[in-house]
Amino acid sequence: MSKTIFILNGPNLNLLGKRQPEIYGADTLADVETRCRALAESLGFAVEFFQSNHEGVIIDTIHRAREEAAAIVINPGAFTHTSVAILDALNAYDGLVFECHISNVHKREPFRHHSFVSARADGVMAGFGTEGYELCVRRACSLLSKA
Ligand code: CA2
Repeated sequence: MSKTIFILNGPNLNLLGKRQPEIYGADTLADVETRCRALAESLGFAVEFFQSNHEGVIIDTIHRAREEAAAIVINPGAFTHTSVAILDALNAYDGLVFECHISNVHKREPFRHHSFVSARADGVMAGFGTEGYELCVRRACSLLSKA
């Protein structure tokens, strides 16, 4: 079985740590990548870390995960609330899926309360800041180590 976890990030998350720190915190996406990689490697797993502002690129990467990844941690950004296409791609993927939101989407505007991705996710994280990514990685490694 693959020992790789894909961590996928959707639109505007390249701005993490550069705008709106009151909502998303001060860490950059590069900081998140460094911490997730270190954690996964300490548990015997590898990480591929991606960000794209383009729905089709995210879908292509989920398709690639079908062959290359045992788990996906995904923060789909605003596509969470709009994208049946990302849900369809995740439904065609057999591994573990964890949905990760930095903010607590349920405490925010009503349009952020519904997620298409949650219908496929094995776990959902929201409101733990960027530490949520590491919690998802830890859970994925834990389940994969037992498999
Ligand atoms: O809380 C999350 O992680 C979100 O997935 C972030 C999305 C938002 O549309 C979701 O409702 C919740 C937005 C990502 C934008 O990220 C930025 C980060 C810093 C500055 C500006 C945007």
